[in-house]
Amino acid sequence: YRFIVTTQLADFNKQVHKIPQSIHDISNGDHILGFGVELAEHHPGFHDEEYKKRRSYIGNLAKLHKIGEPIPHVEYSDEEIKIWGEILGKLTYLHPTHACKRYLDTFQLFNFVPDRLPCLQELSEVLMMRTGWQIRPVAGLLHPTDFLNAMAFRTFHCTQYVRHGSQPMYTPEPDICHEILGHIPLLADPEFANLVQLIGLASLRASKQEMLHLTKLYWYTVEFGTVKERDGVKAFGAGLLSSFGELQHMLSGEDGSMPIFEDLDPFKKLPKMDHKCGFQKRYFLCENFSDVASKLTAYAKSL
Ligand code: NLE
Ligand code: FE2
Repeated sequence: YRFIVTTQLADFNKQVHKIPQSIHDISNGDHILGFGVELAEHHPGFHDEEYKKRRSYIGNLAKLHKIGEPIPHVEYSDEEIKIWGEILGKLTYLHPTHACKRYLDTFQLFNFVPDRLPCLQELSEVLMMRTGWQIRPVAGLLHPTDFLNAMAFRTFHCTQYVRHGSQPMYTPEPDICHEILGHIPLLADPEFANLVQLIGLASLRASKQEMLHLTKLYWYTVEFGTVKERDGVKAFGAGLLSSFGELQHMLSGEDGSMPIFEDLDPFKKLPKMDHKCGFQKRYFLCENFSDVASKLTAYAKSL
């Protein structure tokens, strides 16, 4: 009987999802979505063979990486550094009016300069010292289950390739500029780092349906969250903070489509996530990080 139950449980876990006990149980190479699959036709680099070769070279380095080893060093080309420099320059101009205060504070910790693309290893060391988070390289958009589960172990998966140069102001998928300029600064903020882990912890035992809801909660906070500050709405979501196109869209709607701002209710059905059709049409607005954390905690407790 015990054998049967154990086998059935094992099958169940295999089918549904095996609960990882540590970061070692999560693969960074088996479940990559996006480039080559989902985003193919929408991707600005789809017809650029050189670009695709470069991506797969950098992606393969990530697949070989083992937890505990230093993150492989990538020698970036002048062209890649130019893209980084342009993004950094434009964002440095927009952040003071568009980014939340906590981001502006932690951003200071990193001396980002336009002529050098930082390496993930050194950023991982800074995070480890400040909040105990580590970076793990990944070849592309990771399956949400693996991505969220890893956050339970204070591990943030980061891509290492640079977006295609034809569209520096916005890319539909993550690239190293998004990871560094969007995610890394706030992961050095203890309160924010804890709330990101909260989503990860809630995801460990989530059912398929709950996992989808948690992915949306992640998406509408950590990726596209906005917060009320004394002088107006500011961004704390990484997808906003790393895109000078979307940051402008968020406040001015100059592209002719003023977005909607809504309060976040973690128990309500959340809209479908859309990362292929350009800028978001709707952002969720929070009071502050402790408001986000208590909403996430309330939802997590209900699971
Ligand atoms: N749209 C963002 C950017 O251009 O940096 C990336 C979002 C990744 C989910
Ligand atoms: Fe992201």
